[in-house]
Order: sequence, then structure tokens, then C-alpha cells
Amino acid sequence: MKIGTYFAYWEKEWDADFFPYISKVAGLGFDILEISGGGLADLPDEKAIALGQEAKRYGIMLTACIGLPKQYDVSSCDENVRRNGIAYMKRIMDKMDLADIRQIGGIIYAYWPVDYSLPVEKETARKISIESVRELADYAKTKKITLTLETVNRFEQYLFNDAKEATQFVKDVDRENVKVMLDSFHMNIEEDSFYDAILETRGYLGHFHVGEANRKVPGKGRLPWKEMSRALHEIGYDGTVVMEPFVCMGGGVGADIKVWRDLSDHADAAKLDADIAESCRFCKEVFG
Ligand SMILES: [Mn+2]
Repeated sequence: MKIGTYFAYWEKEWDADFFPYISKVAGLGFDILEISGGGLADLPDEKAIALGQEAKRYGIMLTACIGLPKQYDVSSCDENVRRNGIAYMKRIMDKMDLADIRQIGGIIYAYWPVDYSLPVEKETARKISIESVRELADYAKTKKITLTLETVNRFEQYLFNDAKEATQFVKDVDRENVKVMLDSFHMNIEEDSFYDAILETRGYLGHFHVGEANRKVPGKGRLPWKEMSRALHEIGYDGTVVMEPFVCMGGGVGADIKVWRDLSDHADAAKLDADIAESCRFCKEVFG
């Protein structure tokens, strides 16, 4: 398994300059840097190409992640919104192709975070979402891109909330380049068993986000990492494992993730780096 981290551990806004993070995460021991799809969408072509070249120079694999904003909800019954969402995702995939990024995950089948002041029409949204994901998958296939659909907790989305629902959704989409994405933070809320949940995704798991129950780096909390590793090995998973820690307050990232207290133990820049490097070693040991 390859181990990575999301760039937003160090950032307050989603559309940051990803370039400096490639050498940084390489220096900290990672194999993968995950960047935001939203930041990619508006990146000039030359910059996308340069990003890919920089990643190659450091032997870093790039992956992308996004929770689609409401105006790009591909599960919307408003056909204009749905078409805009599909066009936006295609634009992101064009940039991914330039940067040689072959994997994008997250809430790319609906929107995030869900607005619960509106009525929930799960069955209708599910049907529309499946149609949209099929169209995105067929476009992604021409660029050798895999889509990984992240199952998140009930407070953030409703289309699927656990491994079982996510796997059934992916089976119903029925495209080879569409996979399930799990996240230990969300699993801690929704699953009876980490082990059983991972086994549920056998043959369908494409990406795995890791983080403690309070979104600290893996190894600092109480989640059962050995149990998760045992299950991943049992299903023969040899894909990407990316930590997604959020420990600092402020900005659009802090507000979207609801970080209302400091979870870094008031770490300075050097301590943040040391903490995540230690977690990288921990993940390589536990998942290796
Ligand atoms: Mn996640």
C-alpha cells in the first residue's frame, strides 16, 4: 500500500498552491500527495503540467479529492445544476490528465456538505446520481482515470453512509473505473465493525482515507489501526491510503470541517511536520 497525505493539513483554504507540498511530503516520507479537485479546476494548463512534472521529479504520486459544491450537485433534479456539475467534473479531469493524476475521490456523486434545510428525496437523487456517475465514468475512462466514491457520515450526506450502501451503489453504477472509498473518520460514526465494513468492499475498494475519530493524524487516538490493516490485507487491498488530518482552526477549511478548537496542541510549523512524519512512519508500519 502507498501512504499519502492531504495537503490541507497545512492550509486554511482549499485552492492553495500545491506545488511546494510535493517536495515537502517527499521529505517527510510520503509516497502520495492528495490535492483538491477544486484547486485543479482553475489551474492554467502550464501549471497543471508543471505540477505533474514536479511530482515525477520527487517520485510522488498525486491523487485528487473533492466534495462538489451545491451548484455542481450531480444528483440534483434541476437539470441545469446537474449539467453544470458534470461539466465541472470534466474540467477537473482534463486538468488531472495534464498533471498525470489518475484518481479522484470524495463526494463526486452528489454535493457536500448536504443542506438539510431542504427535503431529502433519497431514491430520486440516487437514480439521478447513478446516471451522472456513469457519464463521468465513461469520460474518465478515456483518460484512464478512476473515480472513488467516498462514503461519509449522515451529517454530511445521505446517499450512502456505510460500506454496505456504498458498495451496493458502486455495483449499481456498474463501471469498472468506479470504486468505493472509505474513510476511518466516517466509519467510526457509522460502522458496527471496521473489520466487517472493509470486508464488505472486497473487490470494490479503490481508496482509503485515514484519520483518528477527531481527525488527528493516525496513531494519536483510539481507532483500531491493526484491525483495519488486517481487513485490508484480507481483501487483498494494495491501493492508496491517504491521511486527511485537520487539526488547525481558521479559514474556509476550518469552517467547512468544523474545527472550532485547536487540535494540534498549539503546534508550530516544525511540530506539525514532525507529527505528520511520525504518523507516516506509523502508517507504513501498521499497513505495510
Ligand atoms: Mn475523507
